[in-house]
Amino acid sequence: MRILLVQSPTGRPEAPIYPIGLAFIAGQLSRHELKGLDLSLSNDYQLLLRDAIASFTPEIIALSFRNIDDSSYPVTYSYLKPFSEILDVLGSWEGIVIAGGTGFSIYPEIIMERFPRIDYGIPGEGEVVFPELVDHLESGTAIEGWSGGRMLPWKQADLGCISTPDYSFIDISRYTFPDSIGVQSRRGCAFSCTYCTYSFLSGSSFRLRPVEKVIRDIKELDDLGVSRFSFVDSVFNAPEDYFEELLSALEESAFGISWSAWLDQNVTPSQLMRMKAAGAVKVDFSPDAITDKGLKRLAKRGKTADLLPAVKSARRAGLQVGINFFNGNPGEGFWAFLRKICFMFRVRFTLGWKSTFVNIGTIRVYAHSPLAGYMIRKGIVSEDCTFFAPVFYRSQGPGDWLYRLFQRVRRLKHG
Ligand code: B12
Ligand code: SF4
Repeated sequence: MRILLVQSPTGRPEAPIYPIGLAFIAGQLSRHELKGLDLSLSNDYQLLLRDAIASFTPEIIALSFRNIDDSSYPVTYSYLKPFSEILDVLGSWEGIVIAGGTGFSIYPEIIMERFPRIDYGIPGEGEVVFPELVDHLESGTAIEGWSGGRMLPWKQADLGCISTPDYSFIDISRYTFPDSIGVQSRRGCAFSCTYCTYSFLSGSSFRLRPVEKVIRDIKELDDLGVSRFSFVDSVFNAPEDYFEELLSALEESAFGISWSAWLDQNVTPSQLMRMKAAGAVKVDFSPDAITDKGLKRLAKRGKTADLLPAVKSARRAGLQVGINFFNGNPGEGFWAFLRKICFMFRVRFTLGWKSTFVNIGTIRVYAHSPLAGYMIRKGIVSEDCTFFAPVFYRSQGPGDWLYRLFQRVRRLKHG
């Protein structure tokens, strides 16, 4: 069948993110005629979609909806309007529209109800169910666990069996920002931080891809002329034995591609040195809280005292470092916010202003996260709150005022 794989638009200029979810799906559909289209790269996305339909004449459009909103507080941008605008374009088209992606998967029922033009919705990973649905549409084959209707069942992929992503389904040369192109070595997360949706989306254990397949992906990127990618994994250094195995394979391959990854602070100086030698240029830590009480209330691993040594070791290894906090965490208020600001200036002054970045966000609470359940139980939001419209777990009073001021200055500086 002729399938147009479409990444939904952002509706505003943003650093481009290569649609790796669609690349994984494209990898499973090699016997079909495929075309990729990333509408987030253009302001004129409605026209671009019309043109692609006219020239490619697809029978199916697979629509990947990645984000509901940008999860920023106090000013939140919603991606729903550009998404609805492309569904308007599809209103007059007669083919089949199938939707999926992370933005879709957290709220599949709401989105299906709001957008009747979507013929079928596939929540969760697409590698198994999407090809099953295409076979069904082509030849009427039955789909296990589905008895009809617009919503398909949620099925996890066996990462040892599925094909590698097809990075060439779309022109990759347009993704030139440092973290634009992703490589995935694992899915899911065995930790259970209270605000996080990762275990809901992809499982509460680390599901590992065979190392040789990950290396094959990087080889493909190398062949395509890519100079930098980012591991999109939840925690790159966990589980530790897999981390070490992957590091050894990266060291042996000596590709010459630079990369970045998200790490837990539980990483040793020698592991950081090995990462650097294997091509890493940047690591990100996500301690989120700055007090032990805050860490505990977010169910984060480790202690506050682990952070600075890890950051210093990473800088000593020659890596750029990003550190991500949230403001107004459970158990943290005004003083914790000031500590985060002090930490930011301290590390940036002492470890390198241009190589040490600190981001302070606010928790955008998503449905299915433990924090969403907590907020309902505590009466902070009503029992029927869906968390589809953005809800933030945030500080009140001076902590909130100071944070708003901080964000306003940031916006003026960075636009
Ligand atoms: C890595 C990552 C980033 C990296 C991306 C780097 C890169 N080069 O890719 C960075 C840090 C840049 C980033 C930025 C942002 N991110 Co982010 N990110 C992730 C993360 C951890 C992994 C995404 C990923 O690459 N997965 C690997 C691929 C293979 O999986 P996938 O995309 O989910 O695709 C699968 C399925 O969704 C499905 N699928 C996908 N498309 C389609 C289409 C069809 C038709 C079908 C049937 C199925 C299907 O099948 C695919 C294969 O199994 C997710 C969390 C998570 N666990 O998913 C958050 C996540 C996607 N990000 C999120 C957010 C909010 C953002 C930002 C808006 C944050 C911000 N304030 O800037 C930006 C948006 C950037 C943008 N323009 O899209 C949210 C989205 C929440 C929501 N429901 O709306 C998530 C879910 C995290 C969370 N908070 O819960 N992100
Ligand atoms: S925040 Fe990170 S470590 Fe915690 S559960 Fe989510 S992915 Fe895992």
